[in-house]
Parts: sequence; C-alpha cells; structure tokens
Amino acid sequence: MNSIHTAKPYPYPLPNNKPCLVIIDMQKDFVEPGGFGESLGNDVSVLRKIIPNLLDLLTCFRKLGLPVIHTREAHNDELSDCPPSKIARGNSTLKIGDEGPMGRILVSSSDGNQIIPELAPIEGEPVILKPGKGAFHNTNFSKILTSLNASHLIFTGVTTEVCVQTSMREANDRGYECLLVDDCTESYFPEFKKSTIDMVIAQGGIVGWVDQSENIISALEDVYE
Ligand code: TIU
Repeated sequence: MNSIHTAKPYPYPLPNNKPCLVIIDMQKDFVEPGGFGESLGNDVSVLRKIIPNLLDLLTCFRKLGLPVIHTREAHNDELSDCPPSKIARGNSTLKIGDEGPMGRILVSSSDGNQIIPELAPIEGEPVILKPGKGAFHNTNFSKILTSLNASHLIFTGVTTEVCVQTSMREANDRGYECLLVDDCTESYFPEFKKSTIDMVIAQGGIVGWVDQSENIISALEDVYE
C-alpha cells in the first residue's frame, strides 16, 4: 500500500479512494483584527504564518482533483444554534452576536465570518457551518464525507487545540484515518499547539498522524497524479 513514509508516529497509509483536505475555520474572525479571536484577548497575527503553506497544500489538492472541505464556526442571525453558555463564556466586552468592526461576532452573515480571501472556497468545495468547536456537532459533515466515500482526512486550520483537535478527535472516533498537518495549523498559544501534536501521535497514534505539508504534497503527487 502507498503511504506518506515521513509521517509520525509511523507511515500514513494512502488509500485507493481519495483523501480529503479539511480546512478548519480559516475565517476572518480568527486571523484578522476585530473578530472573535481578538475579542477573546488574543494576538490574531500569530495565526497568519500558516497561510502560505496551507495555500500550497490547497493548490495541490485542487490540481490533483482531490476533495476539499472548508468549515466556519458560525451561528445564525437569531443565535438559536448557540447555547447561552457559549455566549456567556469569557470576559470580553464583545460577545457572540454583538456588532463588531467586521459585523456581528461569529454570525454567519457577517463579513468577519467569511473565509479569508487567500483560501476562499471555489465552486464544488463544501463549506460546513458549525455551531460548535467540533465539525460533526449539528452539521452535515458526516453526510458529506459519506457522499465523498471518504476514509482519510487531512486536517488543517485554526486553532490547533480547539476546533482542529476537537474535529480530529470526533473524526477518529468515527473511524476516519486522520493526519494533522503541522505547518498548516496554528494556535494563539505555541505550547498548546506542541502539546496537541504530542498528544495526537502518542501511544502509537492514539488520535492519528502528523506530518509537514512539503512531505504530504510530494507523496500525494506521487500517488494521485
Ligand atoms: N478560541 C480559540 O482558540 N478557538 C475557537 O474559539 N475556535 C476555533 O478554534 N475555530
């Protein structure tokens, strides 16, 4: 069987069906000033360094005709999909649903909720609007993965220990073979990113695998071109 032999903790198998790129929450809310991320007290500029690597990986998937799925952490205008506990959490002056510099915080119709232009979805790429940190909770993610006959998911996006890790763990529990891309995911807290990566590959890959985008691109080109 083909594999990405550089992956940790051991080679990541590449299937005969198509692996799927999952890009978690690369929306303005988390990487641009004035959004949800900054309202929580974070320096959002630290997340931007993954954009060029992620664009290279996305370009590779598109070129090879492999599926790409985007997610956004998003709520409807009425916030009927947002538990009061989520709105109340944190000590920010700007809460979910409040009017901020990029429109209402974390509301799907606002400018701040859109994916950054560099990584904007193209026609045919599903965008999952997820009200939770995980991509499966109250979404059609499972249905889309089934329709794509997906078994192998390559996870990227922000933030590593919150929405990316939650989604990857949910996928792992559902039987998907999950690979986290080290240089295509970022956290506001470098130590949390490192710990997440350590946790994923500990105990023989208890949650999945980790590798760098350069190795993944080169293996995908070898196998699927
Ligand atoms: N706060 C934080 O680190 N993350 C989130 O609230 N959502 C995502 O990770 N997308």
